[in-house]
Amino acid sequence: MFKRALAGIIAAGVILGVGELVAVPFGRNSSPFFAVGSAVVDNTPESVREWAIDTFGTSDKIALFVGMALVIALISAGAGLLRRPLGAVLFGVLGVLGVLAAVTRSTATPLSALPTILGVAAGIVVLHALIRTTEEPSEGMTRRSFLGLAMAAGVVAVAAGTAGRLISQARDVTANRLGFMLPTPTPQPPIPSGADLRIDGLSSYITPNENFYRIDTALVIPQVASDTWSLRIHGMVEKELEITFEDLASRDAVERTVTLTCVSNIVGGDLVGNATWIGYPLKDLLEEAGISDDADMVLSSSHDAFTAGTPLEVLLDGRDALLAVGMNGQPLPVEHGYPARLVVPGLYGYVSATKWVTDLEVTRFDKVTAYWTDRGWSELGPIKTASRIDTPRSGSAVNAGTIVIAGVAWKQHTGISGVDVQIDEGDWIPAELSEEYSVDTWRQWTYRWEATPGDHTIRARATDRTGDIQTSTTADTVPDGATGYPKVFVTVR
Ligand SMILES: Nc1nc2c(c(=O)[nH]1)N[C@H]1C(S)=C(S)[C@@H](COP(=O)(O)O)O[C@H]1N2
Ligand SMILES: [Mo]
Repeated sequence: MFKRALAGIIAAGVILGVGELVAVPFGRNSSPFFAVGSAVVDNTPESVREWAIDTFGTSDKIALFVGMALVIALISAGAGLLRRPLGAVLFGVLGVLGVLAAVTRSTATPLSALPTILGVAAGIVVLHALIRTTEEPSEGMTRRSFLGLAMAAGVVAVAAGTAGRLISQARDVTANRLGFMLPTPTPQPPIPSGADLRIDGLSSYITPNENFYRIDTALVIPQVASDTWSLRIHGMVEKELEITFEDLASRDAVERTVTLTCVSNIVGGDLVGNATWIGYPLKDLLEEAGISDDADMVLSSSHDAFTAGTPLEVLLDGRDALLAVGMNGQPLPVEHGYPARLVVPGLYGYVSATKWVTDLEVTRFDKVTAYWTDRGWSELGPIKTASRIDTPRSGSAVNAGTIVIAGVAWKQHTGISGVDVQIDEGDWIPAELSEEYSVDTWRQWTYRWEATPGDHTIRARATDRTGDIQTSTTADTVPDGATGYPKVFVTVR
C-alpha cells in the first residue's frame, strides 16, 4: 500500500522534474507546474482570491505552491494505489490538463506542450517500473530493488527539476538590468525633511524597493530585456508608434514621487507604498500618436498578458502619469516591472500600473474590458481616502504615559488636509501632519496620547483636500476598494 502510494508520488516528481528541465528552451510558463499554477491563478473565483490575499498577504504565491504540491502529492499517491493501468491513465488525463494549461498561456507556442508530454511519459514509465517491483517479488525483484529504483527515480526528479530551475534562472534579465542605463531626469523639487517624521514604527516617507509591496498575477516573473523591449501605441490613433529604448534616449525624462495603492488593500493593510519614479510623461507619447476624439480608454498590456483599462482623460489631464523605468534611483526591480511600467497618480494599480508594459491600445470602455474588470472588479478605480495606524501595533501592551501614535494617510491626486484620532468613543482630535510634498503622495501623521491604564481602541480618519472625510462605512475590497476606519487595540499598563 505504502509503497504503491510512494511510487505514485515519485512518478509525479519525475513528471514535474523532467517537465521543468524540458521547459528550459520553451520558457518557464511551459513547465507543467507553472502552467497549471498560472491557469489556477487566472481562473480562481474572486471570493477565493480575496480570502487568499487576506490570509496570506504577499505570501499568496508561496501558499499556492504549497497547496498545489499537497494536491499533487495526494492525487499521485492515489494514482499509485490504482489497479494497473488505471494509475497511468490518471497521469495521462492530468497530462492532458497540463498540456491545455501550457498551450493556453499567453506566451505559449505549440511546443509549450512538450515539457508536459515528455514529463508525463517519463513519469508513467517510472510508475510502471516501481509498481512491478511490488507485484512480482518472486521473479528476482526484491524490496531492495523497489528502494533502489525509487531512490534513482527520486534523484532523477530532483536533479532534473533543480537543473531546469537553475538554467532558467541563468537566462533571466538580472545581467541585462545591471547594465541598464537610467536616464538622468530633470530633478523634481527636493523632498522637504519635514515630509518624513522618522518616528519609530512609522513607515518611512519613501518606501525602499525591497519593502515595496508586490501584487501581480505572474507566477514566473516576466523576463523582458531592455534591448528586446518595445512599446506599441496603436488603436484609435493617427499614427501607430513603436517605441524602443533607443527612441526614449532622445527624450527628456522626469522624476516624480508617487504613492501606489492596491485595490485589494484591506483597511489597515500594507499594499501601499511610495516611491520616486523616473520615467517619461505618457501624455507626450499618446499625443505624439494622435488620439481620436472618440477614444476614452487606454488598454495597457504587459508581456505576460495582464491588461489594465485607464480613462484617457486621466492620462491627459496633466497629472504625472508616467512610463516609468526607474524606482528610487534604480532600474525598476524585475518584480516591479523591469524594464518599463506605468504609474498613474490617483488610480488603484489594477486599472493603471501595468508592469512589464509592452502595448498601449487607445480604445473605448464599451469596446474592451481589462483583466480584473472581467473578474468582477469595477471598471474605474479611483483611490479612496484612507488612513492607517502604523504605531502602536494592534494587540501590543504599552506603559501608561505619553504614547506616540503615528501613521500614514493618502488620497492620491487630491491630497490630505487632515487626520483625526479617536481614543475609544471619545472626540475626534486632530493629529499633527508631516509637511506636504505633493498631492500625489501619502502624508504621515502623529498624535501624542496621554495613555491611561486599561484596554483601549484607537481609530483614525483622514480628510482630503476637498474637505471630504474618509467614510466610516465599511466596504470590502471588491469591487472598488475597502473603506472604514483603521483601528488598533492596545493594553495600557
Ligand atoms: N503585468 C502586470 N502588471 C500589474 C499587475 C499584474 O498582475 N500584472 N498588477 C497590478 C496591480 S493590481 C497593482 S496594485 C500594481 C502593483 O505594483 P507593484 O507590485 O510594483 O507594487 O501592479 C499592477 N500591475
Ligand atoms: Mo492591485
